[in-house]
Amino acid sequence: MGKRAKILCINPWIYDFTAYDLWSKPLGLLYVAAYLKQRGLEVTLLDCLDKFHPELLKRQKREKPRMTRYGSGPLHREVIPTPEVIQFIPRHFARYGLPEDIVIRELRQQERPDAILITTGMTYWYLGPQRIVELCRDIFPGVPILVGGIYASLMPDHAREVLQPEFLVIGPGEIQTADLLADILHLPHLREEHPTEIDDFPYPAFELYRKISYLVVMASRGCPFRCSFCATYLIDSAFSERKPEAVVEEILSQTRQFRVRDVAFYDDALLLQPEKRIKPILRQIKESKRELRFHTPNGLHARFIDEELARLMYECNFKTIRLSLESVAKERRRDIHNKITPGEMTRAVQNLVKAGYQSRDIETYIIMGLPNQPLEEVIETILYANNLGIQVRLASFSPIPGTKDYQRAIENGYLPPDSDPLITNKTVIPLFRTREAYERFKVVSQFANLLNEGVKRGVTFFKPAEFRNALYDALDKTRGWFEE
Ligand code: B12
Ligand code: SF4
Repeated sequence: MGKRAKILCINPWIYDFTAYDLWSKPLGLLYVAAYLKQRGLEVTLLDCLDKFHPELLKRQKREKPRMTRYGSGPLHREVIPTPEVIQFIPRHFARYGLPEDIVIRELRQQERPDAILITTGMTYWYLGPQRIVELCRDIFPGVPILVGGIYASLMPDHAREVLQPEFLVIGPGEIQTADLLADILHLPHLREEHPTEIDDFPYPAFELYRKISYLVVMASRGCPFRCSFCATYLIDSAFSERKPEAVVEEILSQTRQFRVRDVAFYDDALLLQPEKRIKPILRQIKESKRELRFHTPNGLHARFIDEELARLMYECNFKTIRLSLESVAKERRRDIHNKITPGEMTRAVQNLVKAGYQSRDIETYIIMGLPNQPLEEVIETILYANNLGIQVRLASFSPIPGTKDYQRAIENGYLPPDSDPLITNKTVIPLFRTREAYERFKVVSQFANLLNEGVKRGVTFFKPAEFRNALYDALDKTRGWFEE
């Protein structure tokens, strides 16, 4: 038999003002890698965010990476010049992940691959893929580069122009990549008999890592809703559910194989149709008596958390629970498909507390910075959540091409129609591209942090009315600071 075709998969660095390993793994790339491996290709992985890289640890003089909570933790960071278009943001810009020389050495040590697969994350992270493509062109001239992932799917024209890959894949990549490689590598068997059921694809290829500190799982792909700021349906238009038994089998076998206890769900709609999906999954996990810990860094649909589900979550050791509240304003809720009413949110928190959680163990996402969203709306939502005794996570709006809110931002003149994705970074809050607005948002975030500190310690720093007054006072003080 001839030599097996070699595929090099790469997860690029993150270039951003801030980044953190919040159970972050290039899950899509690992799915594609697993499928190609299953079809007989030799696959290797270079993850520029690999915290366990021995050379990185040696330089950090550590035996294992710094981990703050349940396998998550900070990423290595090197400050780099801020791109001109976002220089007005008074923060350091950095490259997160392995130092560049380690990556270059890793690439040079690789045997020349037959094809290179590069994944892409947030649209405003395109500088990472751009740099990796440059290096691959230099080190492996003539090797075809395939690009896929979130940025490639959401901004294909931009990605084609900036990265100039030989091939760009939009949307789910397993079958498309196998078909493309069948042609590129003249391996017709790669396009034969693709599975039609989501559970017939192999588990993501975590074995390509030397070590991992947590597992990432998806019990479904996509989301049937269409919230105004969200691009999920543009990446994968179908909502595909997996069988509960298959999800449980994956969790139990993969955590055993990789010796990890922490599992993060990446689902967009994990709790949807709870009776036929999450509840059977958790009942089986509970029966297995395995000591795992679960995390839901992506917001959950809290309306589905009834007493039984809350109990199952508690018994199965859900440690990081983030509920999507977004906004208490009625008009806003229409825009975000009535994901949750304040009453439903209250009930979900009550059920979780009844099941055994402290309210401070629960966090909620609140959106800030939507086009035409008054700051008062954000403040009232923060106060509502604080009143429930839960922690607030402010999620800054990041305008994503193709979504309703992106269009609104353009129509309202907040964003030029063909703006550089860098200015859609969640830290930039581009709709308010003035220093003053930036400072006002910072004040709101600081007050939210203060409330969270109170929640964590079980003390009340402010009565709601006092909080409002103190916050508006602080906001007033920012007015006029930066007039030029
Ligand atoms: C899980 C998730 C997270 C996780 C971690 C993600 C990570 N890896 O680091 C957490 C919760 C931390 C997170 C955070 C945020 N996220 Co998020 N997240 C997601 C989510 C739900 C799933 C991504 C995923 O892994 N999907 C699973 C895999 C299987 O799918 P996939 O990646 O698309 O891969 C397939 C194809 O793309 C393709 N493919 C992938 N790679 C490759 C490579 C090649 C070569 C090929 C050929 C094909 C290919 O094949 C794969 C398999 O079919 C997406 C929504 C979505 N459904 O995509 C949002 C999403 C990516 N997030 C988004 C946002 C806005 C955020 C936040 C900014 C929210 C906020 N305001 O704080 C933060 C920012 C984080 C940061 N550090 O800056 C936006 C994207 C915004 C943008 N401008 O690009 C999305 C699209 C959701 C949305 N609102 O529309 N997120
Ligand atoms: S429910 Fe969540 S994933 Fe679904 S469209 Fe709305 S924001 Fe996106």
